[in-house]
Parts: sequence; structure tokens; C-alpha cells
Amino acid sequence: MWLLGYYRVLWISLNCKRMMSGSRIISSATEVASWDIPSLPAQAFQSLLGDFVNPSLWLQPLGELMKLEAVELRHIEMELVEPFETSGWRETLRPCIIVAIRSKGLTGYGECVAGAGPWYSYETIQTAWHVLEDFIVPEILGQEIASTEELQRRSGRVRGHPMAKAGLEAALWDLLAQARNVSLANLLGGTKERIESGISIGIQQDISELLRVIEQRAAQGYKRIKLKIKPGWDREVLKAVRKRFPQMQLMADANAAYRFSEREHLKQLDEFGLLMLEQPLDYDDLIDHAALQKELKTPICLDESIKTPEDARKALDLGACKISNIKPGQVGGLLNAKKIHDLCWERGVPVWCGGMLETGIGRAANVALASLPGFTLPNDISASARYWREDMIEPPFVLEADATIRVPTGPGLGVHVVLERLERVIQRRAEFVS
Ligand code: OSB
Ligand code: MG
Repeated sequence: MWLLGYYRVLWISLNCKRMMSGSRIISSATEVASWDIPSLPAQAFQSLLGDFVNPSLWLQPLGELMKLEAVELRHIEMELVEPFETSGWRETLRPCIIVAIRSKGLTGYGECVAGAGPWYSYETIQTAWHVLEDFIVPEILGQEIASTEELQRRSGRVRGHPMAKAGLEAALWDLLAQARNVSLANLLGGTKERIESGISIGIQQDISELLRVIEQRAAQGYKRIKLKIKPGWDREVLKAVRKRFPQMQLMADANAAYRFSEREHLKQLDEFGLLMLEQPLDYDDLIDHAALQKELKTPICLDESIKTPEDARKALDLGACKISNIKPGQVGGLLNAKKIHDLCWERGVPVWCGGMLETGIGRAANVALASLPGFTLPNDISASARYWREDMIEPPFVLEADATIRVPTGPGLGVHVVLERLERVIQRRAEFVS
């Protein structure tokens, strides 16, 4: 114990020195997770102090090796409370893979957000299952792992497949946080007690139906509304919505539905005072987005185009966006999500956490991520009831009166995973034991 206390004092003084030498700071948790002193960037004074006064961190055996004794995959399928339609696909049943990792009597849970088809990204439930089962799980099963950095290195030989990697990594984050008896938000370096909640509204049958849906969501307390748009469901729709809700924080997400040649049309959307326009152009494009941003008043936010921290850097270098949507699944996990957050923070670029219609398991991880200080815009993290009749977790996430969601404070995800509910919707299962 004393030794641990000494170790922590050493760590803190090292960081203070770095802070004084003028390095950039944000938060501490990733580094605490890895216990990799020489590579530590300097830490935010606030979060340093946060660690310092947090007795649970003092008492934890830091950097303890966790033997990954077993990994369980469950492909589940949940029915959305209402269908969700974008420019490219429509979902009524939402599949996902729930990953469970066991070590030392603890179980960590993560959600892999690959979809039924390769519409949002090339990954699907089947490709993610294949990559996890045949490549990533064999690489780590039975191994002693101390950090998510180490998991990232070990799965790094697999190119791409960020959603498969992120599902497993999320389970390890939960496990590590539980082992240290801290919340995932705390381990990540989160500083907020509540995160701002927004809602994403799919394409509807007609404008009057859309207005009705928005009315209903606004009455529930949502203050930031994201509308899905596509050619033929954009200008008239936004005009009608703006007329009815002149003060509403509104944004639009095209899910890559437009070509650069349609930029004159996109420029007409400037008149609606949108908070941002999300991913107007191709899913893998940065160049045309940079050119479009020069002509648009509305800030562009990239979603599909950013799959790695390097993509984020290139996007910012090129001026391809002024805002970033960060989805842990899309960028290969919470560690990369945090790296993108840190980069954007350094460059003064606001970020928010996107969603993939997660169950409560993935949502809990997103809520923890969104508690980092740079998440200054409302997130696509809505209450459980917006997605599911019955969520997989207890307690479900609820919208507070100020349009926020509370960040759980219990160990790990800080919510209870209700296994019976998982079992009711299970499609396929595999367990790998070392
Ligand atoms: O583009 O942000 C997107 C859902 C699935 C796939 C892609 C997207 C979305 C959403 C919903 O917009 C966000 C949510 O989970 O509430
Ligand atoms: Mg999007």
C-alpha cells in the first residue's frame, strides 16, 4: 500500500514537471490505465487533483495484469421502438454483438456496433464475428494484459475492422475499471457529472409526420434535434421545421448522400442556421469536404470519414471539418476516441459523441466517453426509452429536466447488465476459454 502510494506521488510529480514544461494536457485516465510512465503526456491540473483526492485510486493496485480467462460473444437482435431511416438504409431490428471478458471473478462488457448490412460502414455482424473469433480473440485469450494500449498493439495486425476491435476493447475498459474499483468515466479522465443529450430523428413519411415527431421529442425535453436528410428530403423539410421551431438547436446528417457537384444545392442549407451539417459527402472523403467547407457557412462535422486518430488529424489539417463526431465503434475503440478528443481539444475543435443505436451496454460506454471535457456539443446519446421498450441494463438511462443524462458513478460501466434480457434476444453464442 505504501509502495503504491509512493508510486502515485512519483507519478504525480512527474506530471507536474511535464505540466510546468508546457506540454498539453487533458486528462489522466488512459495513462493511468497503461501505467506507462515514460510516455505520459502532462495532465490537466483539474483531473490531477481529481485523482489525488480520489481514495479509490490510491488503494488500487495500478497496472495490475489481468489474465483474459474467457471471452464470450453473443449476437443479439433488438427491436427498435420505431424504425430508423437514413439516406442509405432503414433499421427496425438492431443487431449487435455483446462481448464479455472474464478475469479474476470479474466480467467486463462491451458492445460491437456493426450493423446487419454494410451500409454505414463495410463491417457487418458477420464480419465482426469472423474477425473477433478467428483473429483477435486467439491473439489475446489466456494472455496477461495490463492496458487497453496493449490490447490495441496486439490487435493492431488486423487492418481496419474498427467495430470488431472496439467491442472487445470496451469490455476490457469495463473490466479494468472494475478491477480498480473506479467508474469507466473516471478511468477515461471524464470530468462531467452529466452529459448533454440530443436526439437523432430518421427520415419520415412526410413533413407533417416529421413535425409531429419533433413536437413529441421536444415535449419529452430534447433540445438539440438532428434530422436525417437526403436529396429530395432536405431543403423543404428544413424550411418547414425551421418555420415551426425558430429557436431549436437543429442539425442535419446526410450520411454521405451528396456529391461535390451538388454543392450549390448544399450551400442553400446555410439559411437555416444549422448547428452543423454532418457527413454531406462520400463516406471516405476528406478532400472534397475541405473544398466544400470553404464555400459553406455551416460548419461541417465528419462522421463516416474519420475512422482513426490519423484520419482526424488529416481532416483538421485539411480543414475538412470544423466539428468532429466521435463514435468509439467507428474509430476502433475508446482509446482512439480519447486520442481524437485530445487532438481536437488541442486544436480548439469542439466534439460530441455519436451513436449507433446502442443498447444500454454501448450507451454506458458512450456516456462515460462524453464526460471528457472536450465534448462540448450535445451528443447523440438519448434516453434508453428512445430506442428500446426494455433496455439491457438497470437502471435505464433517463433524460433529466435540463436535457442531460447522468454519468454513472459505480465501478466500470456503472450499470447492471440484465443477462436474462440478453438471453431472450440471442441469435448466436460462442465462448472461448483459455
Ligand atoms: O450517422 O450518426 C449516424 C445511427 C446508426 C448509424 C449511423 C448514425 C446513427 C444515428 C443515430 O444518427 C444516433 C443514435 O444512436 O441515437
Ligand atoms: Mg452520422
